[in-house]
Formats: sequence, structure tokens, C-alpha cells
Amino acid sequence: MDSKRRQSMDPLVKWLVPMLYPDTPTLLGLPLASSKEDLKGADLAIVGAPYQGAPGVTREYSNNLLTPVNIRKDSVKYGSYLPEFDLDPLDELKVVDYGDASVAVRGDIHHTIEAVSSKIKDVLEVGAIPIVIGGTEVGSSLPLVQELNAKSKSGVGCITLDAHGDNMESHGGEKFCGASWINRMSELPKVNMSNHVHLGMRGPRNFKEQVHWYREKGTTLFTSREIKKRGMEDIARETISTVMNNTDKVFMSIDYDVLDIGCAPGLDEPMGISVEDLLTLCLEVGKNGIDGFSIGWIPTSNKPLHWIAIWTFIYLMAGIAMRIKDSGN
Ligand SMILES: [Mn+2]
Repeated sequence: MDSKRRQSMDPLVKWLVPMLYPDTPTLLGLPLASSKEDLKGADLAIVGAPYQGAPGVTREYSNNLLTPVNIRKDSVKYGSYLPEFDLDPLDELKVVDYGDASVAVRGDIHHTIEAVSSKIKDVLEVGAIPIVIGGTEVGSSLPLVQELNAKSKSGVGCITLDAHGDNMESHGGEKFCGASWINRMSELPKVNMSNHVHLGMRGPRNFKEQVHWYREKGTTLFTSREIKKRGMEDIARETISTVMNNTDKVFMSIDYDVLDIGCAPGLDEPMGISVEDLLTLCLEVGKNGIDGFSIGWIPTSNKPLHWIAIWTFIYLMAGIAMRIKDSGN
């Protein structure tokens, strides 16, 4: 199929969008990049990270493996034109779906990181922006920031959104897990934590030591109370200037529990930010330039959360498209 995207209801009704698996379309019906060769000329490329995460921390993990597949399935009802900006980001950007990393050893985090990194490397090599989906952050956001670290000359600016710190030294004896991946990120040579902004942290699943660790390392920490008080536009401005200060790469990772429980059913933290705040940030980050984006953590098969995740990706693309239009390229 040569259509670069779904432009009417027909392809959906007739199931004519490009298929990644027999029952799974590409994200938004984007062209499928089956090989590294197919990535050439792409501005952005989707990489799925089918990783299960560790069991047994009282949450529903059982669908993590399928996060990249489920999000793709729930995406095909959307096009990409946004009336609110009279803009179709896919008029400006070539975006492809590069499929899933082949995580052959289920549950092995080091193998997962290697498999996901290899796909990310391919995307970066052609000068495209990797958009990683799934992986519970340690298997998606961590390999992404590692690869940007390897490419960076002056430093990587990091934007992370999460109700939780995710910065423990280790959890249950595991140094590479969802609760510790930001600690591993801080050890990368091109990551200066004064270029790190952590947004939306709140609530009683965090420990005092985690907040102190962030303060000591120089991270800018915005709790969701502070975001609400100051307003996201102001917070977004400060976030962007902090992560772009003397860096040449910027990356963003979203744990959707940053959202209030009222708009993230199935996730477990009240008092979070709104969907509008999240989308505002994505748009602003896109407008200012980004080198990698990770949709890391959606533990349920809850469709509304998938829809929100797809919107964040579309708003990020809209920001990038506005940037391209403004620069006249
Ligand atoms: Mn979290």
C-alpha cells in the first residue's frame, strides 16, 4: 500500500493499512520499515520494546509484553490531521514503523536492552528520531538514553515524567529495573543531572531518600503540586531551557502514571497532572527539538491510556512539524 497514512475511514474498514503481524497494523497505519534500508529518509521511526518487567510489586504487569502491539491496534482509528492547529504533521515528516526489537530471551533485561539498543542504533544511524514503545522504561528509555549518550558530544538533556522516583540504587537486588533505571541513567558520562528534569513525582510509593538523591545530584524536580500551581506552560519553558543548556541531545520518557488517576484508569496514583498538561508539554518539547522519545510504561490493556499515549506521540509530531515549518525547511 503506498498511502503514507490513513486519509479516510476506508483503509480501516477494509483493513488495508500496512500490517506488522497478521493481526497487528503498524502504528497509525504508517509505512512499515522491514529492514534498515527502509529507514532511509525517515525523520522518525517507531521501535517496539516487548519486555515484561519484573513480577511481584503488586501491580498488573501481565500485559507489558503486548504494550507495543496493543497500542498499534488501538491507533488505527486515528489519522494525524489536527484541526486545533490546522496541521497534519505527516505532511512535514516522514515517519515509519520499524517493528519490534527481537527480544528472544523473555525476562532477561540485559538481552532486552541489547536487542532494543540495536534497533535504536539503526534509527539514529539514518539521522531519524527513535520513538520507543513498551519496555517498562528500563528496557526502552534506558537503552534510548544510552544510545544518545554514545552519540552526544556536549551532553544529553533528559526529561522524565513519572509519579515515582525510579532512582533507587537497586530494587530487590536488581540494579537494572523500572525502579532504578534513572540511577543507571545518571551514571552515563554525557548525562549531567543538572540537565535532568523529573516531572510529576508525588505520593506515598516514594521514599525520602529518593527526593534527597535528586537534590544532591542537581536534578530539577517538579512535583505535580508545583506544576498545578505554576501552570504547565511556565513549567515547560523552564524544563526546556534546563535540558537544552549546553547539551546537543534531548530525550523524553513518559511513565503514564504521571497522569491523575481520574484520567489514567488502571494506574494507581491520584493528584497527578492532567492530559492537557501532558500534551502541552509534548507539543512544546517537539517545537524546541527532540532526539528520542519513549512511551515506556502502560501496564494495563486499558484502551483510554493507549489513546492518550497515541495523542502524546501525535502532539510531539505536531510540535516537530511546526518547528520545521517555522524554519522554512
Ligand atoms: Mn511510575
